Amino acid sequence: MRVVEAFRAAYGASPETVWHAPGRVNLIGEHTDYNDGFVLPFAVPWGVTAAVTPRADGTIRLLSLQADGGPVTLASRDESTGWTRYVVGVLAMLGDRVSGADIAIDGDVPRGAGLSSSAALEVAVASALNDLHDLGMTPMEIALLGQKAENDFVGMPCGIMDQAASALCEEGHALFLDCRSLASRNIPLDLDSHGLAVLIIDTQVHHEHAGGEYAKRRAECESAARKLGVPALRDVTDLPAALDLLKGDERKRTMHVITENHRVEALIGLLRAGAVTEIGALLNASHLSLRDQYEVSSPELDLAVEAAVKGGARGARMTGGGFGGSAIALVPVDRLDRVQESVAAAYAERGFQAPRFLPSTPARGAHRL
Ligand code: GAF
Repeated sequence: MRVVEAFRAAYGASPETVWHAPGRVNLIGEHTDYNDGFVLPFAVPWGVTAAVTPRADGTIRLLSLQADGGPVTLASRDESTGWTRYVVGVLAMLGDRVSGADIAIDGDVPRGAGLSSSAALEVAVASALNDLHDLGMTPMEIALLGQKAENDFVGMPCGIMDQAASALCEEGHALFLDCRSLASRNIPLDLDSHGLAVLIIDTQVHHEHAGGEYAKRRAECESAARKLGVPALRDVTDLPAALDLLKGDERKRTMHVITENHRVEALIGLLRAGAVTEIGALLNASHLSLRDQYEVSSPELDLAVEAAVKGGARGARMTGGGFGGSAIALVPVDRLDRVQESVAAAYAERGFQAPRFLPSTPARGAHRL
């Protein structure tokens, strides 16, 4: 394995453990996780592999096969910058339970595609340290630790979806997660036998203001919940009555969150009934809601969705935080070429940078190699 060779070359010995954790796409349930709602992501076949050996002297040595130069040596947890913050954040959240570590990282999550390479990195490193130090953390506790590293150390106020998907998903399944109780269930996502595939369309565009807008959406939802006198938007039971009490953006955000939770439940109902082909309409509705009510789409994402459906997709939506990144399309396998041609042609016509197409099947969550 490449990462083991790099580890040996850098640190002069073999790693004591090697863990892999995947990125994710979200089938449905967008911007619902931090509203205590429902999500349904699945792990993608790309991820982060971490080779790790513990150290007792507090020193952290970090090497990434995707970063230039040799290993970075950090004498303390205060020195991290860039990608190293996700790793050091995990160590920081583990506190006294760990000292230092020698770490080598190899990742193949397509960059900037919004497929949660940062969650994969956090979960791979946390899983390896959990294993090495016999910490006895469950996959959900590992996910929560990764989220805390991102919230409190990196400063991104994300919900729990990405880390939970990376830690808990099973091959061939999507992960239904109740983000309040943290109860989760892997639901079979049998696309093959229905002649379907999920095509990821990476717009290759990432808007700079995404982080600020994410925090703003979260604050709007929290403010709306306060005005409605509920702990979180998930608790709204009478939507028309709630909408009567709200104005402007908070009204729109509430509309999205509540209807999106219902779409997750409806989609699970269809999967249970074996009606996989029928989920497309819910994907389309989710996209319109994210575009018009939550206002987190982009011209590139809207065009990807529109052109995919025109080309024969059963449904499509933006996935992840938005403002760029990727869309997903549910495509009959025999129309995969047509859908890609349709999107590529529409992008060329609008003068957009060519998108990248990534056919994907639900992969396995974090595991030791
Ligand atoms: C990002 C966040 F990290 C997730 O927690 C989630 O809120 C998602 O955006 C939107 O559904 O990926």
